[in-house]
Formats: sequence, C-alpha cells, structure tokens
Amino acid sequence: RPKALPFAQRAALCPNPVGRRLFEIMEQKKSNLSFNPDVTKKAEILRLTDLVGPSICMLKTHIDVVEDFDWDLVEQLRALAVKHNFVIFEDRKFADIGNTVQLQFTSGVYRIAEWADIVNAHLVPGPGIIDGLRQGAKAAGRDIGLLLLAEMSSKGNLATGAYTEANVKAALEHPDFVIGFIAMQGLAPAHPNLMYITPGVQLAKGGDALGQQYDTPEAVVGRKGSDIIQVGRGIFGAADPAAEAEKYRVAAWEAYQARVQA
Ligand code: 5BU
Repeated sequence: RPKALPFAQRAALCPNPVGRRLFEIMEQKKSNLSFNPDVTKKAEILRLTDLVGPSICMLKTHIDVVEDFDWDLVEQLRALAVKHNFVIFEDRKFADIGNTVQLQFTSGVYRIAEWADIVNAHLVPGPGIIDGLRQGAKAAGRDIGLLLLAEMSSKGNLATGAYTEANVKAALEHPDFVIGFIAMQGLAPAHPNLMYITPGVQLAKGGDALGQQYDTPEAVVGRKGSDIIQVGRGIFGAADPAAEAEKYRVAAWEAYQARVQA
C-alpha cells in the first residue's frame, strides 16, 4: 500500500464543509474513532456520549431506537458536540425514492436534517436518492454530508463487486454532497477527498449471534486502509467506557500514523 496523505491535507481537498471539518477534528483530537451508543434510553445515551466525548471525532446515532426521544435529546447532543468537538452522524440508512427520503430526512418526529451533520444512504433506488437528500439539506439550510453504503460488515451482505463500484462512481459524480463511504476498507483506487468509515470493529476479532463480524483497529486502518473505525458495544459494553474508548482511539490513531509515515 502506498504512503497515505495526512488527514490535514485531505481536509483541504474536501468540497463539502462537513467533510473538511471532520478531517480537521480528526487531526486536532488525534482521533479517527467514531462511537455509537446503541442504547434505548435518552439519559444513557447522553451519559455515554459525555464520558467518551474526549476520545472521538464523531458520534453515530440510531435515533429511532430511543424509547424516550424528545427534542431536548437532540439539543443536548448538539451541546455535547460543541463541548467535545465532534460531528454527529445519524445512521438512518435511507433507502427509498428521492421524494420519500426528502420527507423522511426533513419531517416526521426526528427532523434529522435539522441536527445531523452526516447521514447515509443505500444506492439501491439509484442516484435520485442523493438528489432527494441534497434537497432536504438545502431546505434545512445546513451543511450536511452524505455517506454511501458501499460495503457492509455483516455476514452474507450483498454490497459487493459491481454494487460497491457503483457507489464509488456515484460519490465521484456528487462531490459537493457525498463525503465518503461506509466500507470495510479504503477502497482502491484512493480518492483522498473521500473518507472511509468501517463498522464491525473490536479489539479482538469475532462476531455476534446475528451476523456481525469484527476485525481489529490495526487490521481495518492499518492493513485495509480505512480512515475511521466505528465502535459501539466494544466501548459501551466495557466496565469503563471512557478508558476503553481511549484504547480504541490510540490503536486506530497509531495504525493511521503508520500509514502516513510508511
Ligand atoms: P457494534 O456494537 O460495534 O457492533 O455496532 C456497530 C454499529 O455499526 C451499529 O450501530 C450498526 O448499525 C452499524 N453498522 C454495522 O455494524 N455494519 C454495517 O455494515 C453498517 C452499519 Br452499514
């Protein structure tokens, strides 16, 4: 693998302000760790986020699993994002026609376009999904970045081969809005303005009972050339989530350093 460009230099190549900001935060905090507190109680999400906040560049949410959701949760998460300097990625995985995703993005209970910095989408419906979400972001009047689901971590998933390649092509065709991918690796050839975020990461290889597959930060960022590790249960399932998050941050950052110094 050739020597990688540092995040600071990649920030300058990003046409989307959120992509640029995320690369800058990564450099400032020496963190390429994203944390997802996939728990169902508002207070627990806020507690975990505040604990782990110093170690992360990004918080990933599944807002629709929260049992006691209210708008105050969103406001408190935004306040934590300012306090700890991270971006918020709502992992909504939009997957419908452009007109419908625009409504799902801006309306309903969650009004995601009003508070998320980053969202993601499946390309199954075709590129109209990108245009629909872009219009939603414009209507909300906020800078938002989109990630395409080029690959997945779960056993037997269908995001492979020509489908993965179509995601890369679509990203290159929408450089103002698409900031990168959910992928299991830094997809070749490298596009340094785009970022690669990999879920299915724990400190030891393994999996869960429902098809999740885990690889290590060293393998994902070092060998496979991804940029950001996405970690949930590995951190919030530990006895000391703050200390555990630091372990992941250091492991992923050292793997990144080895790549830029190679
Ligand atoms: P975990 O607890 O570290 O396994 O959580 C992984 C998170 O990443 C979880 O929120 C999933 O919804 C998300 N995820 C994933 O695990 N695999 C994928 O391919 C995609 C998302 Br896309």
